[in-house]
Amino acid sequence: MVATTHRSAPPPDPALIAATLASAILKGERRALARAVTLIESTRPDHRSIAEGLIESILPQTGRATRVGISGPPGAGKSTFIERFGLDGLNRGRRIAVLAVDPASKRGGGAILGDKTRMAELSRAPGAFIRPSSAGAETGGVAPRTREAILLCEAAGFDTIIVETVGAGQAETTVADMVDMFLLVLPPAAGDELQGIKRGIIELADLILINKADGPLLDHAHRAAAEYANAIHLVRPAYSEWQVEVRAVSALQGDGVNAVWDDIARFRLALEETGTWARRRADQARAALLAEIGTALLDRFRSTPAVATRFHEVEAEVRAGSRTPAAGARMLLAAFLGETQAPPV
Ligand SMILES: Nc1nc2c(ncn2[C@@H]2O[C@H](COP(=O)(O)OP(=O)(O)O)[C@@H](O)[C@H]2O)c(=O)[nH]1
Ligand SMILES: [Mg+2]
Repeated sequence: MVATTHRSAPPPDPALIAATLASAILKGERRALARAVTLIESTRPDHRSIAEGLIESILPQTGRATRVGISGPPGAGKSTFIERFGLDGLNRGRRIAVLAVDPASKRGGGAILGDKTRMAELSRAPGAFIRPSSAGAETGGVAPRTREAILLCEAAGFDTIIVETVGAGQAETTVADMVDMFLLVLPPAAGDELQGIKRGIIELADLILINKADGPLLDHAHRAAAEYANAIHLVRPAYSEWQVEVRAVSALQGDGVNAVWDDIARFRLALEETGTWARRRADQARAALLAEIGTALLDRFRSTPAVATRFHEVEAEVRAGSRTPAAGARMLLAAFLGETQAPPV
């Protein structure tokens, strides 16, 4: 072929893109970090392969940050708390990344927009990075991508990673499994008044903050804190080296907020001394590995033609009770394995 002056550009080299992005992230460039988080949320196979190369290359620079999960019902004051707490942290010389996870909302959820205005000062601070995570169920849930976003933030030099999630359902357990310490922010109402907060969620908490302890709600908050403190004593502690505390705070006025930094430091020290910290991280990584395998296998399974043609029929039979789940699963698995294995000779 004759060379022309209008040569088309060679296809971008994924390894080169990943390497360029990695070096910018390691220098702490926030725009590169934001681009990388967008990249890992993408479902495009070419993006996915760049993302995996990127994560692999920054991995040695991760793991040093403290990962803190913050959950609680909508309106409890999580975002207001994170703004105050984050600014206190910056004053202490910390570098803070906030990943807001909202599994219920797809792109551009209203809750996230509200959060941006509630964290206005923090989002402008050079030492902070705030990022709503919008990865929906189609990417295998928020968990795998949020885990990768945490690693990217650590590589960019953030020493405290906050993962905020709305306290509604499965999300807390998912977030609790990817952080070191789990904080629950609750409104100043106790016991039966507090609807929608499940006992199981209370049991996940390493620290419980009863918010809005100010103005006319001050007494309510302290009463609620005392009730929760009593209830907590009946729960079997998750760690022998840590006693869960319940405290009344005011995110709006800042009362009791700065002290949470000391709680987190004490928690980390106590767990590091006994080796629980490292063991928990290792267990989390192993669980993530199994989860990734499970998701990938299920994707392959459902997209295999022999399974895809029969799946809905079997699903309907199982729903109707005319076939047991065990029998349905066995039949579809046989179809799957029959198609992926080499036929017997
Ligand atoms: N009085 C009082 N109001 C608060 C406090 N923290 C948050 N709020 C208010 O509670 C509402 C919900 O706060 P937000 O941070 O968005 O809650 P989130 O949904 O848990 O993130 C807002 O109107 C806040 O101004 C507090 O400490 N005291
Ligand atoms: Mg919020």
